Amino acid sequence: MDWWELEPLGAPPDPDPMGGPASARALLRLFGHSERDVRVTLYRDHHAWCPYCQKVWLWLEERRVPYRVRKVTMFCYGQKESWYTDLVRGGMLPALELDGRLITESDQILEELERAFGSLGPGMTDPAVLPLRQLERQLFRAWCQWLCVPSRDGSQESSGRAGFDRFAERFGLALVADPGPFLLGELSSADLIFVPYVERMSASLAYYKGYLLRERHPAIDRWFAALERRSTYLGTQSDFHTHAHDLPPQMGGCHASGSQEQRHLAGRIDSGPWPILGPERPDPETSQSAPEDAASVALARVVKHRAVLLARNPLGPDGMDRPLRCALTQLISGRSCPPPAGSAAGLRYLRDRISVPRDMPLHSARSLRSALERTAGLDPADPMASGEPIPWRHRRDQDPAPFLATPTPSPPRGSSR
Ligand SMILES: N[C@@H](CCC(=O)N[C@@H](CS)C(=O)NCC(=O)O)C(=O)O
Repeated sequence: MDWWELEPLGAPPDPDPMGGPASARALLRLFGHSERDVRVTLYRDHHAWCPYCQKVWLWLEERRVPYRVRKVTMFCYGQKESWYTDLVRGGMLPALELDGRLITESDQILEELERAFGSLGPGMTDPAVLPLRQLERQLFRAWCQWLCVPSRDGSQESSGRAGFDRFAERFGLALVADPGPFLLGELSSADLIFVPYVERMSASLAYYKGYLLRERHPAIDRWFAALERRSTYLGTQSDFHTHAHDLPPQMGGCHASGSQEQRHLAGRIDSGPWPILGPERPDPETSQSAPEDAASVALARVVKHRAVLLARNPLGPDGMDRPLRCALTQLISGRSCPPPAGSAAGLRYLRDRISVPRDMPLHSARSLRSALERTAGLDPADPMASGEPIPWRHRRDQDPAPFLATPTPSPPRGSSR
């Protein structure tokens, strides 16, 4: 299909970006208030990846406090904006302006937000919340110890796993201590404190250790499933592929166990087919089935940014235009469309650089990755060719800068570009 045929099949833009479901692309959230009522500016990363930003972002969404967003580039993706380092020395994220006053440190930010707008359930300094905050840090340290410290022999690998399992078990017990899937009855700040890293644990341990957090800990699975019924969380939720490849530069490396199960799961996370455990077992990435518009949302996102996507692809705009249209034809119509010989590497390059939730939601990314992978497999010359490897010391291949320029204009009808 040509671009002019594809474009109208993309999902229409969100009719209510200021009050509808949370989105990584929204820059102003009003929740029915007027713009004059906005007292808060959240500084967070372009990539929608920073875990400490996710915590504050989720709190604002759950508490429905009107806010603006200003996005900043994290060091590993590109050049940090100088206006931001002028504002925050060192350039760390998140930061938040409340009535013109700048606050850094995510926990401090939440405490100040609670003072200004009221807490979300028991507050950050509530005696029931303080030990849970401590438990979150213990779980975090056990995870780092297992994932990021290289194991010279098998015993270190199994002690890392046992150490992590012990604290995951404690988190599971805390979850069942009160009725309902959340920590202290209704969803509260205590849950939001756990969300960012437990999401990253679930993804990274599947990829690097072959360990399925949700399958092993039913209370954690119930907690995730309850979060996944909230549009707030769904707007901020990433996926296994994104986390598996964004964590190494942030964590200083992630170490694979090398077990058969680990290699199998890593292969499925990278190349599909998805869901990674097949249709018979519960999906360890999400309890939500694909929405009807998953493919058309993905299509709309690619059409919007096609000029930059083509320019940044190793095949270049001329080499990648037709293969990309083939993959999008597969995505939106289900029809196989063999690409020109030699395009598999370019298609897989793009497959590996879809970032969730920055670019699109989890199921849209899955549909697009599947279409790219299936089309690459039809390359008549080399159907197994892989894309350029994903760097693990930095992710400057994901630099947001080129995407921040003006959007691609509509192609004239009949043109194939
Ligand atoms: N203790 C801080 C930690 C913040 C932090 O580590 N932020 C990271 C991102 S997750 C950062 O800004 N790193 C600089 C960069 O990557 O540009 C908090 O809770 O806010």
